[in-house]
Amino acid sequence: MTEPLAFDIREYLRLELMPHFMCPGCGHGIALRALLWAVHELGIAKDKLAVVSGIGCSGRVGAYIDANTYHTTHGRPLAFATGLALARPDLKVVVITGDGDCLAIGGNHLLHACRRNLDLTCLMFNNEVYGMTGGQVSPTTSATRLTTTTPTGNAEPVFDACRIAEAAGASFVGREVTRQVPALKNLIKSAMSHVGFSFVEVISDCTEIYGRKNDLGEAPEMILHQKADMRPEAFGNVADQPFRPNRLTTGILSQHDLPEYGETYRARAALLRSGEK
Ligand SMILES: Cc1ncc(C[n+]2csc(CCOP(=O)(O)OP(=O)(O)O)c2C)c(N)n1
Ligand code: SF4
Ligand SMILES: [Mg+2]
Repeated sequence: MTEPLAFDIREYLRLELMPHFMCPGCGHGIALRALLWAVHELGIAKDKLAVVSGIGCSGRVGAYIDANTYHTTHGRPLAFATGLALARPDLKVVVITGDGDCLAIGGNHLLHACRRNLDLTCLMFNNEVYGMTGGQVSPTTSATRLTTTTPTGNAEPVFDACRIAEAAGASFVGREVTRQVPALKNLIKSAMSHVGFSFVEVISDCTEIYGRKNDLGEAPEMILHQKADMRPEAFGNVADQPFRPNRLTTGILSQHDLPEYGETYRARAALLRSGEK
């Protein structure tokens, strides 16, 4: 039996773009590593991988991947990816989007991508804030956290992106924290292997803006705080860990076999061409 090739992230990066823009300890870098590790283990050739991203620190991450990358407009990566995945079913299409990109300006695209069930994977890097533009409130900002636009706390209830994706019909929904890199890599592998629309919420951290504004410490402390987000059966009593409400379950949250939109669409187009319809 041959051993799998060791993972060297440099083989998947555009090293000529280094140094990268990310702040020290930014969770998005960890998420990028998990994605590329998953691509490596799945044996996906670089010219068969397409990464479509929106605008934000999350969206900017895609540019470093040495594959087909497509840095699109704010909130619209799912719309661009839909066209690409329909036209090029031979490609593995992955969307990288942020909580603002995906749930605020791009919320409508998320709903329709979920119900359509086209074969692509959406990774939403959730750092609870608009990182790139200076730390404004996002649809996932916790009530007790401070942002530049909510200096006394957030009065709006938060979105649970996974519940939204499930309710809108996504056939695969999962969540993982950047603290658990192998688990995140495995979840991304499962999502990319699923036929249909897969949605993964990656709990990330904005160390420089959100962490600083909320006195959450440096990157290592923020990574440790993620423990407090997770289900109690995995990590003991979280009642005395006040970082975020105890609301997160991780892993594959739901998975169903549903008709894949691209296949249905192409079959109907073939019928039209044959003159039978
Ligand atoms: C149409 C449009 N509106 C607003 C902006 C400004 N803008 C750029 S990134 C961003 C928010 C990014 O937040 P998020 O998606 O959470 O990504 P993060 O930087 O936190 O990873 C906004 C509002 C824009 N580029 N285009
Ligand atoms: S501003 Fe925040 S999200 Fe953006 S690179 Fe820095 S730490 Fe990461
Ligand atoms: Mg964000």
